[in-house]
Amino acid sequence: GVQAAEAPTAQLAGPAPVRVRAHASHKGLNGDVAVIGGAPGMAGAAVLAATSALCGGAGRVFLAPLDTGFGAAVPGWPELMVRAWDALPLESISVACGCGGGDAVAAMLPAVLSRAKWLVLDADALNAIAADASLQETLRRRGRPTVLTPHPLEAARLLGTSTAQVQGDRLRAAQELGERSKAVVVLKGSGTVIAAPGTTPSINPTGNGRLATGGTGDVLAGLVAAALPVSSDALQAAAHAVYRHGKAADDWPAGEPLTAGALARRLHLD
Ligand code: NPW
Ligand code: AMP
Ligand code: MG
Repeated sequence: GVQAAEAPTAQLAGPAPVRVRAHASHKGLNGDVAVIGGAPGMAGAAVLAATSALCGGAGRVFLAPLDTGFGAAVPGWPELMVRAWDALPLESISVACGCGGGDAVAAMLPAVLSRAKWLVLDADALNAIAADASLQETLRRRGRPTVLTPHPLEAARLLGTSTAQVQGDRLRAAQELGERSKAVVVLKGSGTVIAAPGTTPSINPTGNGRLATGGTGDVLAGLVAAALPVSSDALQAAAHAVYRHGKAADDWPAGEPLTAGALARRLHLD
């Protein structure tokens, strides 16, 4: 058990400012996002992250399938540029969620961790880091804006504990992971916690159980990635993206099913 006096306190995250494009704006000013991920049977996760980044406002979105090929383009999404991961503009990368990448994720992580200007790490990218102490060290030393978006089991793997332990004190788990990784941490689930080294964690007030469906986490990863290049503060960017993701679910039209793909398409309405 954790002593009450030691437990981190939380503040409530606020709404995101509306992102207005200047009249003279161009795609080069609105951030590049490159999504690396997608294993056989999970190509959809990478497509959801990429389309979410696009709908979330990114200027250009690249997609690098890891173990499976989309060919020249993703059906239905001609806006996405499909590349091999080592042909991506890695310096301007603002993503890598490694959705379902298996061993292929671990192989590309050293290059991505050292070169990416902004980085979102989700799902199997997090699982690969949890399984490799040298990747954990590389993450700690990155020194550039990095956001981890674990769900409770992914956080437990990174902390070497159980889902129940993480859920028993979510604020502390998020704070601990942030301190260890020197990164912003978004601990997902009902009442998503946003934490960063040396700051008071916050609890996101938006979102509901309709988000408990496959792929909504991949949509969040893409939305955070879209927010990073146009923000000077990774913690604020992550908090605003989480707020916006939950708000879209709270404003969901009655009688319509919430699916991850439909969620990505509605993000621009906020
Ligand atoms: P338990 O059982 O309680 O200990 P996994 P995954 C926990 C890809 N996807 N509150 C819970 O653990 C992803 O990107 C592809 C509490 C649960 O059983 C990944 O690469 C899709 N506990 C891959 O699939 C769409 C919670 O975590 C366990 C919790 C596997 O990812 C789907 C599940 O974790 C998916 O995104 C909560 N709120 N949330 C596609 N269309 O291509 C989770 N847990 O075993 O890491 O499996 O999250 O499904
Ligand atoms: P993942 O577990 O990676 O698929 O991510 C699921 C997404 O849905 C995260 O953004 C969670 O915070 C959100 N989510 C899942 N269940 C709930 C819930 N009961 N209330 C609010 N948000 C949820
Ligand atoms: Mg997930």
